[in-house]
Amino acid sequence: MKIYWFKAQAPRRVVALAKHLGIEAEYIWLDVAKGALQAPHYASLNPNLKAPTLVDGELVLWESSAIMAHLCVQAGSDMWPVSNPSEQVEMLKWLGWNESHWSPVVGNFYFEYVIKPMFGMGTPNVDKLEAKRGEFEKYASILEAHMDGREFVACNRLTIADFSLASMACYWREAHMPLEQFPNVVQWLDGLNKLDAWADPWPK
Ligand SMILES: N[C@@H](CCC(=O)N[C@@H](CS)C(=O)NCC(=O)O)C(=O)O
Repeated sequence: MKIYWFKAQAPRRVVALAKHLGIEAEYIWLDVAKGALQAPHYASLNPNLKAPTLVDGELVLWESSAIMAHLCVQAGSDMWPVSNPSEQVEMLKWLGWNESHWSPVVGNFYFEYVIKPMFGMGTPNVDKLEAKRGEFEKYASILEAHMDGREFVACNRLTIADFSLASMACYWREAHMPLEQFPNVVQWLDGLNKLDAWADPWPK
């Protein structure tokens, strides 16, 4: 099994999960600055020119949620509820909410304070983030209410939904996301950091 990655939030979900599940894989680092995403062989695997991508035998898979589900199936892990339809519905709700609502609002902060410095793209646009604050708070409030009395996002246990929703939000302090007023969200994010594979996800 091959996993193509570089240090960014969507690959983080996948490499952290593979490490957490103890899956043996060949990790292929993409030198993005040198055009690795556009290289013909990689483009033939992932026409989106994004990471991560997984190759497992004949299977070529992109989209981190699908890759994570595949890893769980392979490892026999209930972090994807392979045999429980109502839990699958619950998972799809949160994975969909993440892609449509949560990722875009946390992504504004992640881009300005994590991606821009990483790729030398200039200073954070603080005015833009101030304008996006209301939208951020709207969705953070929804997650805050949901996480009241819960340790994990879905199915009352650690699932791939946690890794998906946390992949940018876990940078909240350095990315200046206004999460102090959302203690349940902070507690959940800080709790995930107790997992070795989440706290230190990158292949050596
Ligand atoms: N929805 C995709 C997102 C993939 C994606 O956007 N990956 C980013 C890194 S987080 C990427 O490869 N960006 C490179 C680029 O846009 O040039 C997934 O979950 O796998």
